[in-house]
Amino acid sequence: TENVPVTEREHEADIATGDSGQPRVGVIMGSQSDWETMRHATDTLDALAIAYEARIVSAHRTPDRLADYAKTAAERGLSVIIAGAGGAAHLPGMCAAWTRLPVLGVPVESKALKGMDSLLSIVQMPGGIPVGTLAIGKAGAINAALLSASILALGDSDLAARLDTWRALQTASVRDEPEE
Ligand code: RP5
Repeated sequence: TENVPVTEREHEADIATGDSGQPRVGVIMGSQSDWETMRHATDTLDALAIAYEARIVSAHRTPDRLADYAKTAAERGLSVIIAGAGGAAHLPGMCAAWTRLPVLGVPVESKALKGMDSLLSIVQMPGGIPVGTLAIGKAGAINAALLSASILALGDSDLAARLDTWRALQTASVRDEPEE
C-alpha cells in the first residue's frame, strides 16, 4: 500500500472548499498516452481543490497549438504550467520558452528507455530558460501538483491551509509498524 492519500474520498472531504471557476494551473501533455501518468497530477489538484485545465499539446505534432497555449497562458489567468511528456520530451522546455510562468516538467516513463530519455530531455535545459523537473512517472506527476500548490499558496492563505491539512493527513496515514 502507498502512503500518498491523493484520491481518497475521506481526505478530500477534510479539505475545505477551494477554487471556483478560473483555472490557475494548466496541465498539458504531449499525447493521450501520457494521461495515465498525468491524471495523478489532476487528481492531486482535485484533492487540494485547485482549479485547473488539462489539454493535449504536443511540441512535435501540434507545434502551433503549443505556441498559442504558452503565449496566452499568463493573460488567460494561469499561474503555473505542469507539462508532462515522454521520449524526446521537448514540451516543457518549449513551453517555458514561450511563457514567463513557472513550468514544472514531468518525465513520462517511456517504453524503450523507461523514462530516462524523458528525464534527461526535460532536466537538461540551457541556462536562461528554466524548467522545474520532477521525478519520472506517477511520483513526478503528484509532486508537480503539490509544488504548484506550494507556489500558489505563497499568495493564498486558504490554499496554504488546505495544503497543510493535506500534509497532516498524509503524516497521520503512515503506520508505526508494517502490517501483515
Ligand atoms: C511524446 O511522445 C508524448 O509525450 C508521449 O509520451 C510519447 C509517445 O506518444 P504516443 O506515440 O503514445 O502518442 O510526444
